[in-house]
Amino acid sequence: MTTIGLPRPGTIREQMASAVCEGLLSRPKWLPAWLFYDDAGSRLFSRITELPEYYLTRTERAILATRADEIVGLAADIDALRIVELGAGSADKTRLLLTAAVDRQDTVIYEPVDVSPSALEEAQERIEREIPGVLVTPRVEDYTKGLELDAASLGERRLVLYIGSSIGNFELDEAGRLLRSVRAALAPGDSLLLGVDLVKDRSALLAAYDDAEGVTAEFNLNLLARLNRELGAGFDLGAFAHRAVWNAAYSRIEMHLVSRRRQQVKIPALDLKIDFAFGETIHTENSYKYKPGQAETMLTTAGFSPLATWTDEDGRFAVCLARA
Ligand code: AVJ
Repeated sequence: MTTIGLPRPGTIREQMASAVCEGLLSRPKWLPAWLFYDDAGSRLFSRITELPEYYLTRTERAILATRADEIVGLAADIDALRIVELGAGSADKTRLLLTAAVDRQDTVIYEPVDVSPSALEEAQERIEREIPGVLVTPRVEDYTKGLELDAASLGERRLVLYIGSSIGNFELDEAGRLLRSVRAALAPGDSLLLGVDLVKDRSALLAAYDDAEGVTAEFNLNLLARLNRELGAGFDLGAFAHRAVWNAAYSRIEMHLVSRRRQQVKIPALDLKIDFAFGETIHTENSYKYKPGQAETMLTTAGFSPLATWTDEDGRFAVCLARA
């Protein structure tokens, strides 16, 4: 069983239908985290990144703001750089690296890879307008199914960005496979910049995934709202509660939706009737937290040589640069 993996472009509805059938007929029940990101969910995630409790985004941004020139310098080596980014979003953090690259070499090709054409169009429009010198060549692709890159020109190196703790949604073995597939798409001398969230005290972790304003709860519950909108499901949003759990044995935050009562939910489009016991949960997300040095070990196992790691002074978040 896997709780991640993105739908192939054009078949989101079929992927959703099969994931919902599989997940809600399983014990314990689960739904894949990629289902969070419809338009409403993407907007809610943007709000999460600005919450006082959600330290991840601003901590990583501060690291990149201080280190962008150094990162680009190490990655570019003697050659010109092309920047690839896995997954959309986080454009304000990417902007720091693109600006550093343009300062160094006047023009830079930026290749964002995402399954969502609309997210890519938005990124292209915004970045070409805001950072002259950046040429955006979007790639509609599901990088979780294996990354394909055109050969870079002679005298050109690639820097792949996989930032924002996106890798945290993957089980460790899946994360390892993903890093190996990125390595396979690169040439020796290319590099990867990986952003991972670090293990810290339980209360800080729990607050980041259960904020006072309730935005994360709304983000989690939006998954059920989405099934109502897109599959005509009959989830009563008031009958489910958001729960964040720190699973120390697995070093991950888990998000669940808890049934507040015994109930049956109908999903006519899938011809399903799902029974919930009082207190029964749907597991909706894992967010793995890494120990210091763990990302470097995983990168080494995947065929990279770690070059440098930067963290904030409280050791909350790590950004690792590794060479293929
Ligand atoms: C986008 C996967 C990095 O795990 O912190 C935020 C998603 N879930 N709050 C994370 C998320 C709940 C986020 N990632």
